[in-house]
Amino acid sequence: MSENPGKLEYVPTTCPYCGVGCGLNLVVNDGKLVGVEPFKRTPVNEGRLCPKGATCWEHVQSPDRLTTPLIKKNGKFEEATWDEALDLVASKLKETSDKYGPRSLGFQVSCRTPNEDCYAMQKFARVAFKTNNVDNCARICHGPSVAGLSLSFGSGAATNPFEDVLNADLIFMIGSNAVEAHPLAGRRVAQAKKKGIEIIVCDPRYTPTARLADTYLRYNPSTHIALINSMMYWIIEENLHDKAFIEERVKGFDELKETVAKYANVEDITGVPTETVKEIARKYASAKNAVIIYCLGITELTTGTDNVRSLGNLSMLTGNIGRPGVGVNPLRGQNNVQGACDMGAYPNVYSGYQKCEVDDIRHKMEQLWSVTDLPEWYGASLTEQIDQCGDPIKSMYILGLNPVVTYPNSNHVMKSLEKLDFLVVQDIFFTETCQYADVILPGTCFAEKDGTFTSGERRVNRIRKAVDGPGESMEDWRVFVKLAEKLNLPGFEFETAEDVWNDLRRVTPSMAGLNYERLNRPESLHWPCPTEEHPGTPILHIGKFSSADGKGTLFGIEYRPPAEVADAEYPFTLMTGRLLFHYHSRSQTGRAKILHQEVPESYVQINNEDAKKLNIANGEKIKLSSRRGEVETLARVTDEVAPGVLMMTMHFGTGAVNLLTNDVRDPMSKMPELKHCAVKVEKLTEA
Ligand SMILES: Nc1nc2c(c(=O)[nH]1)N[C@H]1C(S)=C(S)[C@@H](COP(=O)(O)OP(=O)(O)OC[C@H]3O[C@@H](n4cnc5c(=O)[nH]c(N)nc54)[C@H](O)[C@@H]3O)O[C@H]1N2
Ligand SMILES: Nc1nc2c(c(=O)[nH]1)N[C@H]1C(S)=C(S)[C@@H](COP(=O)(O)OP(=O)(O)OC[C@H]3O[C@@H](n4cnc5c(=O)[nH]c(N)nc54)[C@H](O)[C@@H]3O)O[C@H]1N2
Ligand code: SF4
Ligand SMILES: [Mo]
Repeated sequence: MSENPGKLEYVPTTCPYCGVGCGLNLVVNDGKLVGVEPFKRTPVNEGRLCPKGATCWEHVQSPDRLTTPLIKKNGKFEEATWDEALDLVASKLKETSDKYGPRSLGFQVSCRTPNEDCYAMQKFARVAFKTNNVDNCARICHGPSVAGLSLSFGSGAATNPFEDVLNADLIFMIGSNAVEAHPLAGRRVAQAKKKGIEIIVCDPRYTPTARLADTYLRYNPSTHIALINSMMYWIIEENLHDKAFIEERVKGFDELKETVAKYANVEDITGVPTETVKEIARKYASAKNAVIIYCLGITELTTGTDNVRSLGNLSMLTGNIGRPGVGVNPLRGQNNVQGACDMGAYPNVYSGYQKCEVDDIRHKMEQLWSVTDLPEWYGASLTEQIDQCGDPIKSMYILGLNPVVTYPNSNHVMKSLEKLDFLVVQDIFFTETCQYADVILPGTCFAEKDGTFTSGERRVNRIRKAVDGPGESMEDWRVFVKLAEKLNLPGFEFETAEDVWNDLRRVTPSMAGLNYERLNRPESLHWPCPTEEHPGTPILHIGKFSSADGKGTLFGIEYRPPAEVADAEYPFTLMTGRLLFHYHSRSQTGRAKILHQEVPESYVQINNEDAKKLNIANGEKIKLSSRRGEVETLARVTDEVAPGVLMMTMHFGTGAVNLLTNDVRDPMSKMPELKHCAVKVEKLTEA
């Protein structure tokens, strides 16, 4: 019984799910969470939450939480003390590094954990083992945005805040289903519609977001470059490009013009009639202020970086960048995917995108961290590390990621993890990946620790401890402090999350001005923010681009098809994605009762005509197979996908879509082709 049944405490914090970064209050009674209410003073969500945010407290108190370190002995996990577990982890990692060198270790950093955890982990990897084999799951999410927008504009981040769409005259959305995946950013689009702002949605699938559109454009999956090149061809042809902006602020126009000259008519590739392309091109180019919103339909392909650069081209060609109401905005996925990248959990940069290969920067970091010989080489990316399991990677450390369900080609992932000598998994639940671990460490979750999440609009939001973690669980950053103690490393004398953050500020000029006191305000601040007097930077590229010469770059980009296209043996194109009620591998949303009840099982969307041809009824169990694996799942018959196209969500460990997906990578950003592969469909039972 509660000692204080009537006394409720409200702890303001940030939602742990998507990159919108909604503010909410955790409601606490007698040391236990009893609910959530939206935090009305946060400008991001103005007192509203989506179904995931509203239930985000439920999993925290699940009896399934990891409560103590576990060590695998003779194939079985046994409870251990922190001292035993950390001694084992420290000694195994050290042994691997001494015997095989810095490329024999792999560090995989979460985008779910706060900045402080991400910063501590990458610092630990670099300081302890002189390795740059550090990466985070942006690699399989918005890695192409970081790469592509950096090449186009000089900075890999979203250019304008979410609410700024209300200053636009036209919103061009492509490969984003914001209504389900970023509901409170989707709300801004719905508000814009009410205001009379025109909305164009391009997606191969008719989504809940497409329902908001004034113009919905269906195109063939993965043909964006052809579509956008064609739009640019007609913009130039009809003299709608912004000559003054191009002259003053960008380079590469001639190359772009020459390339797009080949794309007047792209109906054969995209399935979109030329007149329709012309019409949307005219609309986008003649709007006074037009903003582009995009997401994984653009990035999760082997052409991901080129797709992103194509959108950069489109915005600069028409001068739609660098002021309110315009811009190019990737909706960043995870609660802290922006932050994990900003913290330097990346194989070639320290925090604030300071490049490891630049001697001056590396020497500065050596000085600030009191170490020598930091590596300058480009480390292995997330899925490259999976390919390298066994050789040269012998030991791996995974923080808050579930690769067995979420990385492409699950059979390959499972086989690879088996080749490791030693695997540490630090999570809050026993996931599908934990099975492959030698040591499992219990972290505390967002409700049990202080820190910061950086949202998709570069806003650094505070999270605050509301309750104690279960059992022996420990803040993730503190685990690295303890490991550093075991290895006698300098620079980990942190007692609080704020100490970790202040160490980050000390080494990161673009975030030096963001002290906790300033971040405590509900509206917080957007980086870059170099000094404590600086007001933060909600809109990038005003007046000049962030590149070294201040100019934006237009690129001539040719269309390439995806790596694996449908053929006689595997005649369907499989797309993958999300639905409103679940989050990734469901370790959290699967433990919120209402969310689980909404959609308890894996399914695939299949077009009516295809279902009829194959004699498949709605709700029937069917088998999908690709060159990499097979799954059984339920058919959902619909006209939301075109004939020949299937769509499956990524949320289910049973009937897992990644048994089918292709692990081939975009050469520039190393993004695997999670959103396009060829499959066949088989009926399981004769009707
Ligand atoms: N409910 C919920 N919300 C989430 C998440 C979640 O798991 N659940 N995850 C978060 C994360 S990490 C991210 S990155 C975002 C992702 O957010 P989104 O990218 O918006 O979500 P997806 O459903 O993965 O993909 C978006 C759309 O891309 C389309 N698409 C467009 N063009 C193409 C194409 O050429 N090929 C293919 N194959 N598809 C195309 C698909 O039809 C789909 O509707 O969502 C975040 N929010
Ligand atoms: N086919 C296909 N595959 C995809 C995608 C797709 O669209 N299609 N999308 C991709 C994208 S965009 C992404 S971002 C990835 C996501 O891939 P993952 O990040 O691997 O997915 P999650 O299920 O969110 O895994 C996060 C883990 O962190 C744990 N966790 C949460 N909070 C904490 C914490 O505070 N501390 C610790 N230690 N652990 C914590 C959770 O329990 C969970 O096990 O999936 C990718 N995979
Ligand atoms: S929109 Fe995203 S951040 Fe906001 S409540 Fe929903 S899941 Fe959480
Ligand atoms: Mo993501």
